[in-house]
Amino acid sequence: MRLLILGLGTAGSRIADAIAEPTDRSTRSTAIHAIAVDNDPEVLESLTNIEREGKVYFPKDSISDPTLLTTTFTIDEVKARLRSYDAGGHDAVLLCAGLGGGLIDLVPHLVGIIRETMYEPVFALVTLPANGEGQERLKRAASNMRQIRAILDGVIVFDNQLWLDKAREQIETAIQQKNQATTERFWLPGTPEKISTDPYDVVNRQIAQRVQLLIQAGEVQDTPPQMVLDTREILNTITGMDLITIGLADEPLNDQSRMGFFKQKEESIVYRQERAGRIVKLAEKAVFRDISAFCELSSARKALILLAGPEEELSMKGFMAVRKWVDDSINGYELRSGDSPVSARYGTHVAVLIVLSGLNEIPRVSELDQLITEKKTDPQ
Ligand SMILES: Nc1nc2c(ncn2[C@@H]2O[C@H](COP(=O)(O)OP(=O)(O)OP(=O)(O)O)[C@@H](O)[C@H]2O)c(=O)[nH]1
Ligand SMILES: [Mg+2]
Repeated sequence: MRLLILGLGTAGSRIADAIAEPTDRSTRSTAIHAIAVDNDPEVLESLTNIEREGKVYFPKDSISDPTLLTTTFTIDEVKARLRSYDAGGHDAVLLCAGLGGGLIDLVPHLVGIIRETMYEPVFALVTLPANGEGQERLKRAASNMRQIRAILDGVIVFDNQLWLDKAREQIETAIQQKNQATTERFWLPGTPEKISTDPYDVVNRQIAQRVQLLIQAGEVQDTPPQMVLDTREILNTITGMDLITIGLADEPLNDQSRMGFFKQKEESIVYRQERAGRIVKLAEKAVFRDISAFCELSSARKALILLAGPEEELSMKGFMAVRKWVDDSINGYELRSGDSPVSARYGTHVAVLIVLSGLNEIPRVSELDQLITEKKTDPQ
C-alpha cells in the first residue's frame, strides 16, 4: 500500500517517524512518505526516518489565530510538501496525532486542503491521553475526538493509558535481562546494547508494527500467500467505518519448529493440533490483550484477520477456527482475511493481526466523552 503519512505535534511526528522506519519486509509496492509538523524544533531534529524536507516547524501560537501571517506561511509550506510527496499517487492518507495535544487542532484545516486535490480516503491514528495527564487534557481529547471523527474516513484509536503500562513493564524486563534474546523478543528500539528507556518509544514501536504489517500485507511477496489480501480489501475494511482498533499478538518460534522442512516429514497429529492451537491463542491475545484500545468484538461491524510467519507455521485449521469465532462474534457480516508468509523478522515469529472497525463503542472513548457531556449539562 502506498501511504502518505502526516505526523502532527510531538506524538504524531514520533509515531510517523516510527512507521516510516524501513523494515526488512518492505518491497517496492510499499511506499511510505512521511511529513512531520511540530512546534518543537528538537523533536523535529530527533526524527531519524523522515527526511529534512519532510519536517515542518509550526509555531504554536499560530494555531489560535489562523489569520496570522506565520500560519498562512507554514500552512502553505505543508501544502507544498503534500503536493510534492503526492506526485506519484497514494492509496490513502494517514494523519497521526496525540488527541490531547495542540497541533491536532490543525486537522480540520488540513483535511480540507487534502480533499481539495486528493480523492483517496483520509484516516487518523490518534492516541488517547493517560488518566494521569489531568482533566484538562482528557477533556480536550474528548472534544477533539468529536470534532475529527465527523470529518475523517476512519479513526484508529490507540490508548496510551493501556500501552504505557505495558511499555514500562517491558522496559523493566528488558533492563533486567540485558541480552540480545530479550531485545529481539520485545523488539525494543535501538541496538541490543542500548535499550530505550522512554516508554513512548516502546508504545510508538507497537503502533508502527501494526500499521507496517497491515500496509505490507497487500504487497507482492516472495512466498505467495494462500489467501491474498489486497490494498483495496484492507481499505474496504476501514473506510467510512468510524472508530477502528488493531490487535497484534506474536510468539517467537523455537529452533525446532523453525526447521519446518524436516518437521513436515514427521508431522504428527499432536504437532498439527499444537500449531492450530497457537493461532487461536494468539488471536485471542490480539483481541483481548494486545489491542490498540479495549473494545468488544460484538461492537464491531467489520473485521480483518491477518496471519504472518513462516508458511508451514500458519495452520489452516487454526485460521479457520479464528475466522469462525470472529465471524460469529462481530455485529456484521464483513470479515476479510489473508496470510503473509514471510522470512526476515517474521521468520522467527508467528503473528496474528486483527482489525476491528465500525465500532459503536470503545469504552475509554465513551468515558472521555462523558467528561464533556457532564460539563455541558452542568448549569455552572
Ligand atoms: N504514543 C505516544 N503518545 C505521546 C507521545 N508524546 C506525547 N504523547 C501523547 O500525546 C498527547 C499530546 O501531546 P503532544 O503530541 O506533545 O502535543 P502537541 O500536538 O505536540 O502539542 P503541544 O501541547 O503544544 O506540545 C499527550 O497528551 C500524550 O498523551 C509519543 O511519543 N507517543
Ligand atoms: Mg508537543
